[in-house]
Amino acid sequence: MSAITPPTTRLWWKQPIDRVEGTWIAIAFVWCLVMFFMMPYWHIVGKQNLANEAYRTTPERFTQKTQEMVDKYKVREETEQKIPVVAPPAGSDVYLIARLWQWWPMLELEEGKTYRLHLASMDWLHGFSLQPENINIQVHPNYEHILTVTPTRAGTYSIICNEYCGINHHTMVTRLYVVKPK
Ligand SMILES: [Cu+2]
Repeated sequence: MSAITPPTTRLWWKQPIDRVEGTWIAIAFVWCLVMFFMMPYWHIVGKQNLANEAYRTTPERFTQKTQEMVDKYKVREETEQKIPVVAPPAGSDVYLIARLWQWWPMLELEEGKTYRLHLASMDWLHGFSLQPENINIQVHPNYEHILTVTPTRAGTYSIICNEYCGINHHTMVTRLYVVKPK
């Protein structure tokens, strides 16, 4: 029997399984189980997944909180669009708005300090992707995602939108500054 000479009996599934094939099926099945249980294992032991919180909000409420932070802690403006750069105090709540097609405002955080980063979208789905770190979070409208973050290395990071959100999706980029504590 081969591809050129088809099996004489078409009921191939009624034939006994070959030992080698059976062994491979058993190995594959055991491996599936290993990988299945690795998911909860890495969640707990490997700290692979972000432990984030999510609450309902509205664009108006979230904008108000973000605006309050900007009014208090703005240090300068950057880019042609005059995006405010805010340096909120260590340990505080920091807000970042995702909207078509912009992240607002720019954040300047201190190295080694912990912040609660709030993310929300003003319109539809965006994706928060921090480069070159490998952090990805979906940013939904009407939900406020909160992550506790402690930047460990000073530098200039990029935030890009990684959920296709329309014609100017590729321009939805900003910076995140991490500075040495003053
Ligand atoms: Cu986007």
